[in-house]
Formats: sequence, C-alpha cells, structure tokens
Amino acid sequence: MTMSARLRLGLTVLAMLAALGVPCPPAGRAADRPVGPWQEPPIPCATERAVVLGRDLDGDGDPDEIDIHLEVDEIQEEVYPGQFETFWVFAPEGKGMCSPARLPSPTIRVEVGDHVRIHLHNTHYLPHTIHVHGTIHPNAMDGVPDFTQAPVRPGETFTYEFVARQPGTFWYHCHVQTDVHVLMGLAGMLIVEPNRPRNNFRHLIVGAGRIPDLAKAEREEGYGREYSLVYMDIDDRLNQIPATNTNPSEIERRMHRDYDTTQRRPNIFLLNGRAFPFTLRDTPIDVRAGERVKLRILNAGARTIALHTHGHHPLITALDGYPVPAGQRIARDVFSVLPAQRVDLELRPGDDGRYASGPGVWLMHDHSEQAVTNNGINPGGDLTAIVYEGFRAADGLPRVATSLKRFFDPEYYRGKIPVFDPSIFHAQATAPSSPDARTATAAGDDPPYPTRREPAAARADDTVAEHRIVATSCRSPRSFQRILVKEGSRQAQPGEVYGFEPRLLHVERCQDVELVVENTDSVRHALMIPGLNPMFMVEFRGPSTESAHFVTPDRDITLPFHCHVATHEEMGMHGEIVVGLGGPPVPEPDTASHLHEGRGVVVSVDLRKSRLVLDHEEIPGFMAAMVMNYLVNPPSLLQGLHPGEKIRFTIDEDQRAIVRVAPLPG
Ligand SMILES: [Cu+2]
Repeated sequence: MTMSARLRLGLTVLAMLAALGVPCPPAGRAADRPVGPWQEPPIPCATERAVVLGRDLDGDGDPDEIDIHLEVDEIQEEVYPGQFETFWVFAPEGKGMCSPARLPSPTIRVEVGDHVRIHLHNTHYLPHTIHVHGTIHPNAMDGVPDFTQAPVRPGETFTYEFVARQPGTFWYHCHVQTDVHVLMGLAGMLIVEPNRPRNNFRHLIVGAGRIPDLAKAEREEGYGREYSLVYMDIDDRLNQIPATNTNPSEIERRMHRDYDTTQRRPNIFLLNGRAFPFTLRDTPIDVRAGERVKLRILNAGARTIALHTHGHHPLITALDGYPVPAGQRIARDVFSVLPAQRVDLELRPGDDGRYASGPGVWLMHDHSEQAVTNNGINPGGDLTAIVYEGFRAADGLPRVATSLKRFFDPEYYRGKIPVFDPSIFHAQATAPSSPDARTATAAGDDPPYPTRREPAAARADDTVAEHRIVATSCRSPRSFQRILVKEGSRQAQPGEVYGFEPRLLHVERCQDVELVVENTDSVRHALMIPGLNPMFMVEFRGPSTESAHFVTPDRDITLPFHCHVATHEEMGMHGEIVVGLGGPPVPEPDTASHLHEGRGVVVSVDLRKSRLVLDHEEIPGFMAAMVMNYLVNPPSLLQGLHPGEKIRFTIDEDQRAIVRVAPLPG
C-alpha cells in the first residue's frame, strides 16, 4: 500500500487518537500528582476511549474519574454446539471490522469514591436506558424511561453520572420494556471495590468470568482468585425474533405485542452467555487447594436459581452488595438466587473435610433440573465445574472419567445421538430417524427415537465474506470532486432508523473523490465502500464532520456503500456510488493465485470460533490496513499464538480463511 493511501485511510483514526490519546487536562492540585504506571489494557476491537481514566482526586495513586463508553449491539452467539441465538448487549464502543460485543454485557469495576460516567451511545434501532441497580445514586440517574428521563433514542447519547459509595456486587440493565430488553441480554455486573491506595485494575471485563487482576481489598481478605458469574435463562422464541425481520417497527410489534412474556417458557440456561459444554471452556471455576476464591453471582434471568456446588460448602459473604457480618456467614451447598439478586460466596478449595472434599473436577450448576438441559436435552444449561489445578486434559477441558467429546457435536443437541451407548440394548447405532420412526416397531426397523427441531440458521458471522474486492482504484486520477454526505437518524426515510443523504453518488472514472461526511448523530457510524481496493472506510462519532479521500476505478461500475456498525445497514444505511456509466461488477482478470500474503499483530485469539483478530498492514488486492476478524483453517494454526505477537500469514480468498501463519521476529 502506498503511504498516501494508508494516510487517507488512517485519517479518521488519527483524529480520534489526537482527541482522546491524552487524558483529561488536570484541573486541581491532586490532579498534578502522577497517576502511576497503570494503563488500562486495551480491549480488543474497542476504541481507545471505551475506558478513559481521569484524575486522581484523592491523591492515592489511582484514577478516580472513570469514563466508560458503551454502545448497544445486536449479536449472534453460539450458546451451545450448533445453536445460534440473537442477543442485544451493552458493549465497549467498537471500531473497524471486528466487535468487542459479547454476552453478557461487560462486568464494570470501579472503586468507592470514583466519579463514574457511563456514556450510553445508542447505536441500536430501539430506545434504551441504563438503570444501575443497587447503588446509591441521584434520582435523575436512575435510568427509568419516562419517570426519570426520556428513553435514549437511536443515534442519541446519555451520560449516567454518579459517585460510587458502597462497595459490593451490583448490576446494571436497560430499563426500557424490561420484560424483553433485560432478557435479550442488556444486563451486566457492576462491582464497586473498597477504596485502597494504588488500587489499579481493569474496569471492563468483556464476557464476564475470571477476573484477571484482583483489587487490593480482595487480596487483603486472602482471596487468590475471583469470578464474575452472570446467570440468565432465555425463551428463545423471543430471541429468534430480531433475526426474522429487518423492519424495526415490525420487530417491535412481534417482540412487544405478539410475544407475551407471561406465556414465557425458558428453554436455554446460560452462565456468562454460554450453555454446557461451552461453559466448561469459557467459565470453568479454576481453583487450587488451599486458596480462597471469591464468586460473585448475579441472576440476570427471570426465574429463581438453586445453585449447587458439588463437594464444597462455600460461605455467603455478601447479599445484594452488602456484607454479611463475620459471625453470620453461613455455609451452604445450595444457594437460592432470585431474579436480580447478587450473592457473594467464599469458596475454600482444599481437603479440610468441612468446606471442601478434596481435589478433582466438581460440578457446579442450578439444581432446578430443567436448567441442566439445552432445550430439554441433558446435559446442558448453566452447568460448569470447579476444576482443581492439575485436572485439565491436553485439550484444555477438565479431565473426566470417560469423554465429553459427544457433547461438542451439534447432532447431540439436535437429538440425533442416542443418550446411551446402543450396545446396552444389544443394538447398533442408527441413522437419524424421522418422527415416523416412533411407530416403527418391526424387527430391523429403526428403534423408536424422537427428533428435535432444527436450530435456527445463524446470520453470517464472516466479515471477510462480506467484503470482497470488486474494483481497484486507478493509479493516477484525472479529475477531482468533493461530495458532502450526511449520515444519521435524521437522514432516515420512512421505515428506517438510520440513513445517508444523498445515497446515490455519481462520480467519474479515475477520479480523486473527497468525501466530506457529516455525522448528525452522537453515536458512531462507519461509512464503508467494501468492494474497493484499497477498501475505504471513514468512522467516527458525531455530531461532527470528517473528510477523507478515495480514488475511483477506471471502469464503469456501481459500488455499494453502507454503514458497518451492527444493524445500521439493514436499518437504512446503504447507498451506491455510480462510477462513470455504472454497471454490475465484472470480475477483474483472474490472477493466478487466490492466496494473499499479509503481516500484522495478533490482537486476540478465539479458539472457540477458530478466529483471529489481527491489526494488519494492507493485504494488496484483498484488504486495506485495519483491525479485522479472520477465520483460521485449520484451527490448530491458532495454537501458541498470543496477543501482541507479530506474524506473517497467508489468506486463501476462496476459503476466506487464513491458511498459513508464521511468527515474525521482534
Ligand atoms: Cu451507522
């Protein structure tokens, strides 16, 4: 890629960095003291301002002004093998072509005394708010639509500001149409840590689960590990609705008028956004004999859970964020957690014969029996395990007596794999049977076996597939044109939420085009021309105006453009650029190789989905320089890769996957 092309592409990013790379200017005396070496670790795929640490107000060596920027994303998650569901989540403000959005919404951590500002940027297509549950805060910050504020409409921003007063485990959730919005995933844990000097820790835990850096008070209390555990139950008849339609008013009608939450029948039970067996991989409770482990439990679902710990009797240390006095900390092996409640537990792994039964792999699950199924197929649900050190197999899963392999096969949860080894019936395993098979009884027929409905088709999760090069910019432009494009909710037409104006652009062949983009919303939009090589994108939060250049190809072609923020394209943000006379893309002369070489830095590795997020240089003929999420095939190439590592890689355009990876020195 030429330097100038890269500069053009990076223009917006640079402007953003300039605006945000420097912390807030100090205003008071305390602020003059250095905050120390702590830097919030970057969150893969999030903007640098997702978490902004400000001044040290009490002069104790840690920042006390915490700004968190959240947007609202619609995501598809594979909750158990083969089953994809749609969720809405609060997510760290994203950037580029990958997303930090996960279920549940991120665990937020602050310290007593912190001035917290949660900026809600509503990038979604329905109104939302944030209600912070359990904390002491002003009435105007309570986040109840119509009662304390107007609901935050699509494209708008609202800032929730409060001083954290009581330490403990709290949570936050959308308060708009709560019977639908909370159960769609708009909920996360909020932890307020006691104030301690130089109390540095990361403020957002994406996807909840293991907390990698304990706060000071936890260490003082003797904890060696801490987990954020968010339980949810969903009725997937609700979660499937958004994927059935792109008309926002139709989605609203189906979710709030056709669907009746009083007739709700939960069928999927989640711990930190996953059901068994993925819970074992994503939220195992790793422990070591002799240490103390803090479990913070939130029930963000709508039914009571009866959480049972095999082999262990943890102590209840806090309820709803408020501590249980030392003399009253009772031990149990089943904990009832009502909807919205939080229970803090102290787990004492070891072999003391009182609180723990000794090393091994011990189940931990909701003991209301339907909750250990996936849509009625056992084992499933929120079942995970307390896994002692040394009890992990080579594949990273807990070491068990036989094998868990069949539970990772989607066919198991489609009801097509027998529960028990057919040999116990002195029979052979059979091919998938039809419903008619229930009546087949004659010798030699399939044994009776019920079938399950097929899981819903997932929406494409392949960002690369959506961005194929269909035209290459010409080398020396012959003319110049400046075009103003407005984008945002005000540019939407009837039936849309967001739009561009104009949405049909006419340009010349081989022309240098300066696109002046005015974002009229206070959320992020990302105008992208995916088919152009190098690919063009201008992404920023408004209300503001940015300008960037691209060069058109030297042939008649019509290039689609759209906003790359989740759901904005189908909610109205798309248009076309007619180059010359326009026309359908004709494949460019086929080059001999469909392999492309690239270099980049590993941002994150997702072993579960065999995906790799890379911050890469331009991949000539394939992709501009950017942060991007790629499929990796075979998945074994991911093994041993870690964030920050520099690599050389090969992409197979036909497979749309990275097929070779080699480390680069330095
Ligand atoms: Cu947009």
